[in-house]
Amino acid sequence: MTTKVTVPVQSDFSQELREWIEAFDDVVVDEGPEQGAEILTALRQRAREAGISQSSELTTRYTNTIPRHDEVPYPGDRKLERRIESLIRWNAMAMVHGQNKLDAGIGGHIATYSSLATLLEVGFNHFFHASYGDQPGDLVYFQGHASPGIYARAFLLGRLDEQRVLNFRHELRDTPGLSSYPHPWLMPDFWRFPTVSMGIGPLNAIYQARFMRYLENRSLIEKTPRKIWAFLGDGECDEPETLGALSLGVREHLDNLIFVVNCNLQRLDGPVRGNRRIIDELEGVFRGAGWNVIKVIWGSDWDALFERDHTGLLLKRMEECVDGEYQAFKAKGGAYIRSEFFGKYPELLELVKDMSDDEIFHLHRGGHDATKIYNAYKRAVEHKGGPTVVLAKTVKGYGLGSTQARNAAHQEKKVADDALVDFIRRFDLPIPEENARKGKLYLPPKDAPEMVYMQERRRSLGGYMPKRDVPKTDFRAPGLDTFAEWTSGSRGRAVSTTMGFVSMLRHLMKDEKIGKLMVPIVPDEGRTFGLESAIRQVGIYASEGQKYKPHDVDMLLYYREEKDGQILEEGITEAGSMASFTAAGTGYVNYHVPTIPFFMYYSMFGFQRCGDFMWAFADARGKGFIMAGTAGRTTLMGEGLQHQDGHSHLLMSVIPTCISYDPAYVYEMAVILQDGLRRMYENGEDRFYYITMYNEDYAMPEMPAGVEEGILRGIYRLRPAPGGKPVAQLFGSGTILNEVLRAQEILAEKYGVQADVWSVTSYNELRREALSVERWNRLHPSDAEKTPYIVSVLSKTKGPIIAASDYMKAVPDQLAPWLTTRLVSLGTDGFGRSDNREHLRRHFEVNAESVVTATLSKLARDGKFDVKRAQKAFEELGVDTERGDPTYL
Ligand SMILES: Cc1ncc(C[n+]2csc(CCOP(=O)(O)OP(=O)(O)O)c2C)c(N)n1
Ligand SMILES: [Mg+2]
Repeated sequence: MTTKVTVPVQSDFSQELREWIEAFDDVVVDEGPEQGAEILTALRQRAREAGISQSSELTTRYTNTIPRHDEVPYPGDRKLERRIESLIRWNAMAMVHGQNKLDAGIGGHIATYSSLATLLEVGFNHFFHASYGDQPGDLVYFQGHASPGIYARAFLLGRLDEQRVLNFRHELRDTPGLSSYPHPWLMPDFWRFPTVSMGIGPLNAIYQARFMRYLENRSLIEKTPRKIWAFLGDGECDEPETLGALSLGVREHLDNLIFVVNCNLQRLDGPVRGNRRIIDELEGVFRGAGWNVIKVIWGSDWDALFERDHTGLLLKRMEECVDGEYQAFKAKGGAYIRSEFFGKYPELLELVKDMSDDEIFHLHRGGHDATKIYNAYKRAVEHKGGPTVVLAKTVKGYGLGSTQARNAAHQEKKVADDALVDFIRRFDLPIPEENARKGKLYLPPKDAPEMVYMQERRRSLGGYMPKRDVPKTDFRAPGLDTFAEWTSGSRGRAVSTTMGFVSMLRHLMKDEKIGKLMVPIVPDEGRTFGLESAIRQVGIYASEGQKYKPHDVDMLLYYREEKDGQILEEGITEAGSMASFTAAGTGYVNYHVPTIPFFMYYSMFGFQRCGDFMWAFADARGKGFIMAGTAGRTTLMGEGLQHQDGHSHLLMSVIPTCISYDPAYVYEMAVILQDGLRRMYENGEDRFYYITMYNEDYAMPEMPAGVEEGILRGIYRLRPAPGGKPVAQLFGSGTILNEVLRAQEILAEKYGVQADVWSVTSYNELRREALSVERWNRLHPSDAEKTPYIVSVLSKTKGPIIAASDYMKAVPDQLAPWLTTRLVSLGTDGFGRSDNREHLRRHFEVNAESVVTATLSKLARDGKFDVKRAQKAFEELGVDTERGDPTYL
């Protein structure tokens, strides 16, 4: 079929201009649109050479990107596929509807899936590979709140039985239920990617696609045609995370990445862009970022109208309408569309004069037309050199009668009985009216042609999806002897825990067996952590290698970029780095390669910045190490309020699978790292580690004998009272342990007070253990009481406990239920300041002097020390008793 240029040349053009345009039209008509495009490209190039600057247009006309004459026919059996889709629609709706009838307010969504169904079905039947031979298949991020449709499909395939489906949103019953949204934590055999928090899926998908390339370029996985598909909402595109990393896809030539935006023009409250057109806006954004954009706006039945329209008015009318109007058209019916849309121009009314209102109403949008979608996906899959976005126009609540395209559609959970009956008629389902009214699930017999077809399609694409399977691993963690260099101390040399960590990481990366699995990730902070030597050792990953000669190439530690570089230097994006951490931390399940990510960042810019991604990481059963550098409110000097972190341990404590440590010494860190590798990768525990690292240099002692268990459980006695008979216990963590050790000396030498010093590596873990023991005791009142670890290690100790760290008082306070009135917490509550450590520690009252005076004060209150002497100590040690509380300064 030839292309037609139907729009007449603008009448006020000059004769010369008209001739140019007519010549161009001739080329397009005679030789095709590709030739037309080539002329334009050549002209643009020529203009550039002539120094003519012109802003290029980022949006195209409001029609499908793929013209009808370029389409291939649909390869599937549309009749059967239509039937399958209708069955899924029905069961998804019945599931949500039924559950809300049974349990009012339990929730669920029906309008989103109803807009998405065809977009997914074309994928499930023709594109989503569950495997490529013995290699894992495509990775699909589903719109989270479209989950009912995914469940309904799995139900038809026999993957979920009726009982399970009837337990939608009833996860805490006697029989297994279905989680509201995609949560691998809750359904580990089914869901892979948590997506329902808007923006998380798209950003993770982009970095997933990049990580796949990283693994390929590093020869850790085979190259396959595997794709990352991300389905997202048009409303979701308002999240900065959704669109924030688009340029990465282009920079990295990620032609393994396909976004499908379900442009149903609505979000939760109402239209996404009532006064504009979201598809135009998104086209501009994606095209501007360099993505291949495929618009799927109109269904096949519009093609006939376009062909008959020789006035160009149809397109003109389309481009006049805004989304608020398009929404109303689908909410208000055929007569309304005739009068309000076509009625504006008599020529358009004429165009549809032979169509009934009903036919007009059912003129499809592209996102409900399998042929259009198939062609878009085919092009997306075949596109080379960069990522593709399919912008598909759909109708929210499609087919749901009076709910369709209404602002309230998003939250619609129940459907009127009559609407249920209408639905089965409309979609021609063999469900008795009585069952329809009751919203009963419907499962055709196994040998029904549509059921056989559905199974066959999945078989030919390598199996069911979504599916999550974790292979057995033969991973062996290195023993602690591998870390001997670090457990034996620094022999007097002053080093920081950060330096200690980096040297351990470098050592691990050299390991013959597991070295290649290490994935260091850093958001433009490598130098801060002393990574230069690691950069030289393994290189920074750069998919295009290093196209330039670095200025420092003559230096030993030059900035080395390599196609198979190991370090992911992400630039200044904590969210992007977190997404890389997520991809690498789930490599064990998505690629069957147990990559071990080490995400190093400024601890202040961690959870505080991207907590929701961390939550999703835990949900995804992510593993790995978050190494939070420049930790502490007083150890990072000079940087002040926005940089000094005194609370990240509290924030990380909220994630159930996060094990957090605040080590003071490199040997503690070695023990923790070794155990982490063992637990996560050898034992297969779905945990991840949060470890704070400091940048203060001091001599690292040799590991004392027998402390490993204490390090891992959270506390061990580091230095008993020098003169014996301790009357107080001092707890120290991180760098503040040094202050505590100094306090022990001052107490003994100046005040004759003997105190033990304990290194507390994890208040969070101690609390968790104590809580779980308490719970057991509570549930078993007739059994002998068990003792929490913290209580048992302190059982023979005497006197008050003074706990100091570079974190807020609430961190040690977590142990208050077990330490009761013995506990005095010192911490860094309040905003940070720019100053050096000495002044910062004095300001926050966590220096040795503050620990000493706090000990004496508490002993005095307990009647164990002379009150006047205690008061005098404040003056002697320069601790101001009358200044304001630093928490509020
Ligand atoms: C970060 C975040 N904020 C808010 C929500 C609540 N929410 C769930 S769905 C939704 C509307 C989604 O609209 P859209 O992305 O257009 O998807 P549609 O249902 O229209 O396909 C909102 C606000 C959420 N899930 N995540
Ligand atoms: Mg939407």
